[in-house]
Amino acid sequence: MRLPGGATPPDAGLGPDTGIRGWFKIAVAPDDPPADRRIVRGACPHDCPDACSFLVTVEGGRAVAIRGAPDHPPTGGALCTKVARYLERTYHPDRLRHPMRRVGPKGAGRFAPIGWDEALDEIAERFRSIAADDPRSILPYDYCGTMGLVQGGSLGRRFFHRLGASLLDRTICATAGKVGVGYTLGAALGTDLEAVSAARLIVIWGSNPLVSNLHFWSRVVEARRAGAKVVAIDPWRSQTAAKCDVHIRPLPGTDAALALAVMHVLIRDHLIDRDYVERYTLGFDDLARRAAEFPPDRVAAIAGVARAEIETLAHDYGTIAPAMIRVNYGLQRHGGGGAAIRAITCLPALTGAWRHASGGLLLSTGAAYPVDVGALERPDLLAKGLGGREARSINMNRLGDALSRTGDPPVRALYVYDSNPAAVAPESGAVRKGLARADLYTVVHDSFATDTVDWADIVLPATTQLEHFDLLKSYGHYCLQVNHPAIAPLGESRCNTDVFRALAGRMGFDEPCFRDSDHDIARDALLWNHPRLASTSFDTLAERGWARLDLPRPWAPFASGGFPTPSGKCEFYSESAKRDGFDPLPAYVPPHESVASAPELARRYPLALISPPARHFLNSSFVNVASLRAGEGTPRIEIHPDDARERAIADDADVRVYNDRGSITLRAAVTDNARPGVVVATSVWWRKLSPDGRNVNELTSQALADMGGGATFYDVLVEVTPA
Ligand SMILES: Nc1nc2c(c(=O)[nH]1)N[C@H]1C(S)=C(S)[C@@H](COP(=O)(O)OP(=O)(O)OC[C@H]3O[C@@H](n4cnc5c(=O)[nH]c(N)nc54)[C@H](O)[C@@H]3O)O[C@H]1N2
Ligand SMILES: Nc1nc2c(c(=O)[nH]1)N[C@H]1C(S)=C(S)[C@@H](COP(=O)(O)OP(=O)(O)OC[C@H]3O[C@@H](n4cnc5c(=O)[nH]c(N)nc54)[C@H](O)[C@@H]3O)O[C@H]1N2
Ligand SMILES: [Mo]
Repeated sequence: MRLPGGATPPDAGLGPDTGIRGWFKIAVAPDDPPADRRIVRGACPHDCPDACSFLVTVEGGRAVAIRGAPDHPPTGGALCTKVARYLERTYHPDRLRHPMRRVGPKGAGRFAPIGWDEALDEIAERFRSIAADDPRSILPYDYCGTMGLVQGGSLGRRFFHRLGASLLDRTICATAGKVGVGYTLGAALGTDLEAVSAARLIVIWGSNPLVSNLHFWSRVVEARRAGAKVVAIDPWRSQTAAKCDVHIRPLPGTDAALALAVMHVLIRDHLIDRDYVERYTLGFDDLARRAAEFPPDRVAAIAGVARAEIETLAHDYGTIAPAMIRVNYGLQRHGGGGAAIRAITCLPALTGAWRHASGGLLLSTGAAYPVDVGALERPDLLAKGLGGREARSINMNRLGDALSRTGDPPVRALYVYDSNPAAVAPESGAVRKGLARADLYTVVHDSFATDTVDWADIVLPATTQLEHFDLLKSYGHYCLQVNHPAIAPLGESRCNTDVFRALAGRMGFDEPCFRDSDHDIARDALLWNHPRLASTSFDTLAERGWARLDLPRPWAPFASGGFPTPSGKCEFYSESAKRDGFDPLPAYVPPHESVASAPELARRYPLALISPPARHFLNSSFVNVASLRAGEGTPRIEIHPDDARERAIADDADVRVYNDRGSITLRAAVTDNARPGVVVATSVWWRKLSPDGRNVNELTSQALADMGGGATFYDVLVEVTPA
């Protein structure tokens, strides 16, 4: 295939024989553009539902501008604050440019440059010698630094499978909700972003889209302009909640009870869609009995809200159509997070809100894409690597415990890429203790010297999205995208796939899949015969840059049932949940740590701490971009005036925030944006860019959610005192 444009693109880590020119010249304004200007189509790789399409202007091999693609419907020409500054990140003076070897003590971050050959030889030798004893002593640690199908979960998975390494359970973000939504709906499918602006009621439940899902928020604004009512359910007055018509502020981790009370009122007041319930749901009578146990009075006490708020919410939800619920991950980072998502996802089937394309519910659209996970990750290679041993999985939320040397076999080598666990993993104290082990061999592949890099034995420099090829899906809309490299890799940086190709060669892995180019991987990543790809081919996708899945426009996924559950119905009663040891009906599972569920702990640590995403950061990415860090100011903790007064805490004073796991110093912001009993510290700061060299994960816990082994970042009790 040949795109309009001509000359040869830079060799940007595409692997051998790519044969594709992913860039083109466009007709530009008549102000005599430089002859070598070209526009390259890319896609944002960050862990965000929006998965934006962007256009990079390149002059003389240097990226000089980036903007949102106007032709990609979800992006609509607009980028978020962070990715609008992607060039600052790409050309940051602190970019890692060479492989390095540790020269100081662990954790000091002192390194000397070495060549790629030396670095790769050493890693392969160490891996070989550890694997000779037991390959499960090697642990990969990666998450969503890039969401790309090629750079994210392809060659790295193949490599560690073939090696027989420990499997990583990637549970840090979405698994509790994924399991919960799975029991009810069957899979993560939901309201079409392109239909949201025609909703009449939008309930934003445990989500702050103005910060973390901007292109959803712009649809909410359109809907509101057209008269929609917008409700936020969030303990915190987030930037989003502050702009909604109604803000209900439950105590953290009590959302399942709230959802059950809404069901109670809907059923009591005959606000349900009988026809939809009869045709397309399973277990209504059982559900009605369960909901009867959650009258608004009882739930008002559990959730710390007014009874009238629950009644009004239920009446709005039962009488306004189309009604859509945007439920997100904020409310699942709790002991009962899976149960909360399961309960909330029952609501649109009760009222028949799924009948409307602009109604229903959106958690994630991730299951819509026909991805060939087997081809990408090659789990079949594991048996070969294990050589008769039993596979071992390690939950990534328990990294601290996993590195404690108590495992059988203990973890002796850690290979980190696409993640910054020293900053983002819970209970940093335990993680740090593990990383400090003299007998742990740690490799970190990143574009920057993150908190995790400081603990590495070998550091490898990574490309950014402007420097490599990828294929992307989304968890907030229904478009596929291709990212073409705009510029050559900076310094000696290499993309993930290149590094794993090279390591596989040195390990003597001779399976042909380790010689796949990035385009080969992308071609194999999707099931091209699937009806949702009927009008798309790899070549047309690569040329145009994006393609919507073949779905009606807009799409109402469950307008006439068709739930991908065992029964084909929305399962209020779930036999699968029962088989997995859960309540077959939606239930309220209280937080691990709360005044009600852990009264003794709460006497010492009476405040619930939540640490949701900061506007200018993407998890811990972008924290080192000065202009974005300036946007956040200094790490703060928001505390209600009553809670502050009781503790003699003044606005803008430094405070100590602590529990049995650790202690950090933050700047107090005394504000009723925090509700009484709940403190809020937006995240995730780099430890070493925080005034006291620590961040909020010093306080969070390795305890897991009820479902999917999920994280419990927002299920934390603390005390706050003047510093
Ligand atoms: N700017 C920015 N965008 C991001 C990210 C980022 O770090 N920065 N992170 C990305 C990632 S990885 C993810 S997973 C998504 C997350 O996306 P969301 O899940 O939408 O996360 P938030 O935007 O933090 O919204 C969570 C909201 O839930 C609230 N919350 C906390 N606990 C509870 C509770 O128990 N009940 C209720 N009802 N609300 C609660 C918080 O106060 C917060 O306002 O965002 C992605 N987008
Ligand atoms: N307290 C608290 N902690 C949290 C959360 C919270 O809300 N509160 N949120 C949690 C959530 S939802 C998530 S998803 C996790 C996220 O945790 P992570 O997935 O670790 O996300 P990031 O912190 O953004 O770190 C990603 C790293 O990958 C690197 N990277 C990017 N692209 C590439 C690439 O192509 N190759 C390589 N080798 N590296 C690359 C980036 O430079 C960055 O350092 O954090 C969790 N931690
Ligand atoms: Mo996440």
